[in-house]
Amino acid sequence: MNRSAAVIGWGKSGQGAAGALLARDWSVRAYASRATDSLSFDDVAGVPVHVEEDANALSAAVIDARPDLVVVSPGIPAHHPIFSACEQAGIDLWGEVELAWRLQEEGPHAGRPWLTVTGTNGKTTTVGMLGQILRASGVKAEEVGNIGTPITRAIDSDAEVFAVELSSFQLHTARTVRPLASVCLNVDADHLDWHGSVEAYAADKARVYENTVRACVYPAADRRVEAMVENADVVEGARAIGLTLGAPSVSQFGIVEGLLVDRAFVDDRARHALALAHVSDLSEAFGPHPSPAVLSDALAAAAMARAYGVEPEAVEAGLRSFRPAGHRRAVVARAADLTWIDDSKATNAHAARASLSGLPPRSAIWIVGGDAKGQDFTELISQVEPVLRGVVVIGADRRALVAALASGAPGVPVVEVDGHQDWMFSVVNEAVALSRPGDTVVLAPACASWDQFDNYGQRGDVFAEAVHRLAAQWGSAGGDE
Ligand code: UMA
Repeated sequence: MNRSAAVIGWGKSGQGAAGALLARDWSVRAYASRATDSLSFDDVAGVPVHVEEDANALSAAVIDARPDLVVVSPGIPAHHPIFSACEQAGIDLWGEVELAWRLQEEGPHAGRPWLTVTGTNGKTTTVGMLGQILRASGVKAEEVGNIGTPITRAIDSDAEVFAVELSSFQLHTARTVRPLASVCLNVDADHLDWHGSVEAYAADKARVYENTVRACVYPAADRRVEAMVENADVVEGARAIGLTLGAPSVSQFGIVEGLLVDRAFVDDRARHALALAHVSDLSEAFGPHPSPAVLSDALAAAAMARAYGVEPEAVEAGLRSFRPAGHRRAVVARAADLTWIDDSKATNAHAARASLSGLPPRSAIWIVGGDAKGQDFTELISQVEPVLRGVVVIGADRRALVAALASGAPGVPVVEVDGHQDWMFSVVNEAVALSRPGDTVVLAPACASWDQFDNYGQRGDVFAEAVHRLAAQWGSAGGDE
């Protein structure tokens, strides 16, 4: 008789899991708290979807159906009753990522390495860089996971290696995944409503290092992440590889005189380090002054790729060819003698700080604001003040920002732009008025976009469009990209 699975959540992960299970002759039933009209994948069109708004009633319906396995989507929060209901009923419950690993390991692609990346900020950039480096070395690599393609959807592909982005949600339900190399880039408070507390969030992030086979990569200056590596149950022989923006010690990757260097995967590392790439290899994508956050992401990607075994040249080629996905610190134009950066994805203070830090003193025009989600900006403003030349404040929650700027950055000119018609074009013009040639304009709102847009992507698109109109007016030949 067919084995039966209940899939909870009918988004990409639920549908990916269902497709993989159907292909292996499972019978599948889906459960969701709200109806989804759009199907991400056609092969699951026939799966019955039981919609039940009430979480307890949904759990009861699942248990009543007595499935052999329950698979949860990452959006199902840790406090959802389905977790305890399955435990009480003795039914296996796996996350979609756990399912993907198990199906891979029992199928023809068993042993395909996963290089897993988590962190509060920078995951997608790091995974993208890692994918580029791996492909530059000639291997078939695929970026999967939180970045967009559910892993269950990719397990039957002929990729030789996966660069895997894992969110804390996905890690919460991962148990037997055995990454070849793993990294937690940073940890800051986020998604506390889902996890319940900062400690629970950090504990889920720490799972990325469990069962690591070869290399646990970590930011060397971050004691909290280092402790995660120390406490992880790894495979005998796995090494801890530190990342530093300075000169690397033994078993670290770092930066020396504008070069990204490897002092971990080299012979005679007591005395030697190997140059992999130039910091300037990142300029095309990130502007002339890549932020420390971008440099850390590049070092992490390099370390993961070297742990896999790529030759040093691939790191340079991969980083040079990498282009960030839209709205993630992407250079959208060089126009009006300025570099224009869209980091609309910076929807919290931590991400906005990462965006601005590393720029030369008094060289940034910062576009900030939106739905502040109750954040306090005092600390952020004191941290970024030295780089600011001027600030354009946008969005619904301007008052708190303007007040925080007045006390934390009193010497920095601030302009407010309200939501009048074509207001984003006013924003870019105000930015030009505040600037001097050679400056960088950064849209890093530190806020959600929901007050004025559907999502951060739309906010970034509207910004880029306004910048391109400005560029056309300035007749900037060749600056646009
Ligand atoms: N649902 C419920 N009850 C809930 C929550 C969700 O029934 O309480 C159902 C609904 O039917 C809904 C569906 O679940 O339509 C959506 O499932 P989901 O929220 O798990 O999202 P997916 O479409 O499966 O996408 C997920 C990731 N989303 C989340 O973790 C919220 C995607 O990351 C990821 O790309 C995709 O799997 C493939 O792996 C997005 C994301 O926002 C980009 N991630 C968060 C982040 O990066 O901060 C973690």
